[in-house]
Amino acid sequence: MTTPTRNLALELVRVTESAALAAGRFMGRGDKVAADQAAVEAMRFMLASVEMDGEVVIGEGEKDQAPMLYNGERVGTGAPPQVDIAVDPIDGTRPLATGNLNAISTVAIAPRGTMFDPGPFVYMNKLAVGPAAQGKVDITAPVEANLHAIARAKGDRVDDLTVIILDRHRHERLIADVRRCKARIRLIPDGDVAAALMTAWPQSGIDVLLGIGGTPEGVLAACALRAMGGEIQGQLFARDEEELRRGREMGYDFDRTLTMDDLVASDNVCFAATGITDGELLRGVKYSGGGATTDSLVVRGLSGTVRQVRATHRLEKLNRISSIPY
Ligand code: VTB
Repeated sequence: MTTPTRNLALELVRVTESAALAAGRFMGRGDKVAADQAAVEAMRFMLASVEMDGEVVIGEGEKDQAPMLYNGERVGTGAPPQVDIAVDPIDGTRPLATGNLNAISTVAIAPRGTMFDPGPFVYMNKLAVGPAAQGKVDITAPVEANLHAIARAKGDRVDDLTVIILDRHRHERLIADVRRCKARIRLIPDGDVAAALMTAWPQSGIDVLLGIGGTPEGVLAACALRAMGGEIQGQLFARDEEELRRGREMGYDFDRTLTMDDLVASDNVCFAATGITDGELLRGVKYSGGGATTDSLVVRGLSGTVRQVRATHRLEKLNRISSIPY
């Protein structure tokens, strides 16, 4: 028994709120680059206020060649605790730019050295489930075996299950396999962090996430599921022989299953997410009357507390004290 300690997740929610408020202005405006820039700037500005010595492990990465919040960047005030930080200022830049659903802003932290560093390997095969099916699935097993295991664990029939999958050509075989089992499918254009969280969110109606998505998004999802209950397993996915060869040279094993412990080796995680556009998990930012509302999730691994934070922001006041134009 110890005295209660600080819950950094409650500070992180200001970071994702800030990014969502800045990015939400770009909904449907067709400009992914400007949206991302606004979100990154707001997130970085707010992160500077958090008392921590953070090192970005999952950053804007090399996929987008980002100049800010890049991997290795130091963020926070520099005072302890020493933490790894994973950011995704916008998961779902495309749906945001086109005015579609489920774009969110997310941040996670964990003790220094505990987050998986994917290096330049941007794709990962994933299987994520909620608490009921935790420990019952195996990403190396056939889809059919996993769907049956999930149905059994939940006391459901396989045709009751809904599988969420990124809408990509690379998933044609996966989709055919799921259809053969008669499970239902929900296809999403982007946003597989939110998709992984939905598996642990009873009201969402989603039972399992399958398929290949971003590795950074996989680490963020692992941080959240570590706290919410549930599980994500991954396997690095090489796009071609050259990437596979390079990965192996760097010591990455593409055949190995990355477990929760590999993806984030600590229960002491904090995770926050704020909706940018409406979704099953979170409502999007609404602006009106000189203000805005945001809807966020705040999750702390040590206690397992999941908070839903609905905030009202006074933009004319914020714009007086902040350099971010909301
Ligand atoms: C997914 C999705 C993200 O990347 O992880 C995806 O959740 C994987 O890459 O929103 P592809 O888009 O190349 O398939 C994102 O789309 C972000 O880039």
